[in-house]
Amino acid sequence: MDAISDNNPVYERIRETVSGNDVVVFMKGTPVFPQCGFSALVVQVMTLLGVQFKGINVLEDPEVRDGIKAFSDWPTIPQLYVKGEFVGGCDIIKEMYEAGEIQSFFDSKGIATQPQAPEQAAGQGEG
Ligand SMILES: N[C@@H](CCC(=O)N[C@@H](CS)C(=O)NCC(=O)O)C(=O)O
Repeated sequence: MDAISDNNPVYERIRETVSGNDVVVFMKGTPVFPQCGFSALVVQVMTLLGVQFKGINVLEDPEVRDGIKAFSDWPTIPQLYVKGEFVGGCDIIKEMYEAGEIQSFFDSKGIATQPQAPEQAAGQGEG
């Protein structure tokens, strides 16, 4: 980030958001109604882990949609921030989840998780 873009007003808003919330997902749509499959997947992982997060709908704010890409130096949405640090997009979160690493990642950051039981996660109980 160069000195000029560092002064971009949207960066200040982004900084406030990621420093004021432990877990933030910049996404398309809302956590309840994601409007893109990539964003939906990240929401799904957070939900499976029971991680509380703030969703920022970039579709409502073109400045944030563009600004977050430059701020993170990452070309796409969704973007996960934990404790003010960029973690990754959909593919990275999916890989961490599939590798069984994401729970220990949140533990290491001091973020509370409440993982669902596999049958809840799959949406199919025995009864
Ligand atoms: N491979 C990406 C998938 C996400 C992606 O390709 N996002 C696209 C389509 S939703 C995007 O943000 N395009 C730029 C834009 O829509 O502003 C990841 O791991 O997150």
